[in-house]
Amino acid sequence: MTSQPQRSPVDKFTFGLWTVGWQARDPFGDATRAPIDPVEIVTRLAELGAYGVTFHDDDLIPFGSDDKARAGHIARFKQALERTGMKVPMATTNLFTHPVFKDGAFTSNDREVRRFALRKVMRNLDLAAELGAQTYVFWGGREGSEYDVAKDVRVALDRFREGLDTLTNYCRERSYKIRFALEPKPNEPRGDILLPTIGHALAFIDTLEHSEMVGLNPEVGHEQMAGLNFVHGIAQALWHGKLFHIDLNGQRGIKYDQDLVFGHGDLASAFFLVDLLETSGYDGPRHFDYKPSRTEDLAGVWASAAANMRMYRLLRDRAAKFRQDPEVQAAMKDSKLAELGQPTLGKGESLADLLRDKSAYETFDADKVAQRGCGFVRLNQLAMEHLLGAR
Ligand code: GLT
Ligand code: MN
Ligand code: MN
Repeated sequence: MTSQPQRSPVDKFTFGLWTVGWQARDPFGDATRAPIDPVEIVTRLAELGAYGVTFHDDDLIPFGSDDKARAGHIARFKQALERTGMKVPMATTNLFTHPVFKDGAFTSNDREVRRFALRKVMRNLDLAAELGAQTYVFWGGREGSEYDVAKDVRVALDRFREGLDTLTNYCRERSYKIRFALEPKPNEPRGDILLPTIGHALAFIDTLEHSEMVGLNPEVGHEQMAGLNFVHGIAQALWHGKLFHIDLNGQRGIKYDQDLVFGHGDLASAFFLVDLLETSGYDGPRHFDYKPSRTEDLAGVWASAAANMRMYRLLRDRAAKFRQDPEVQAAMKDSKLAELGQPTLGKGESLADLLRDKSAYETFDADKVAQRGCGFVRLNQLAMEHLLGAR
């Protein structure tokens, strides 16, 4: 690692307490690392140049803590934030670890569990608001089923909507300046999770009472687990004005959720993702939701945290050089990228005008136009050469 730790708040690099704090327990093996105190996490990430941290209620305040213990955990955390200048732009709720959530939280068949889940979120929303978080994430990892017979999905979506409507109203009543961000995932830990992709979630958001308060927190690996193009997904989320937050990490194809370092999965996709984020006007946090691999010791944990930020900066640098390269600009022109920005109908052109335009149909020579090459491979090669540092 050659990165020079540099505190650069403009980068807005953030990490969940649960990321570097992961003890590397998996379904087949025990923890390989000791727990890390949240205060230590805040301190080390600040030293590495991060902008802030994010947390689940239970990351900070162990489940079942009494009020006194809770206050103590919060006070220590706040002191660490003040001492380091680290921010908390996002918070979320753990609605998946405790066995009570085995059939979901907002969509558990058991009504008592659903009511408990709402109260658990409300309690942590109060803390999120107090710490100045602007985004509250909902990852519904347990909302789903293993068996189609076990849950009526249409009714479960009614309950999901009821839960989110209740919580947006809670924020409005308390005047919290918080927006919600739903995080899709196709499966794991449930066999099938509700709202499995960006597209499903976007359609669902439209049905909410305060849909303007609800957007997305897409994660690189989660879309790639479904075989989907993450760059396309983010572009569409931006197009809908719904990219409220983002979870950056790495994934190698359709398999279990790997949560690798950003760029350690599909590197070409990461390059185009950074290019998109940096040119789109997205100004939210660049949040790394990764897990230091189970093979790593404590030194490896901090090295991997730094690697995420280094990868982002390197890709940002390469993407900017790619955009500035005159040969790339010429290749883009040849490939008619700008022409796509031109409306298909002329200004003020009516349907009748289009029907009257013989060049659009009657005299249009489809065979001749079909002979035009698009030049996309050349353009992609230029991108790959920039990514490799060959230009
Ligand atoms: C969990 C999950 C992540 C979510 C987190 C938010 S927790 O680790 O794998 O993708 O972003 O609840
Ligand atoms: Mn993940
Ligand atoms: Mn995530």
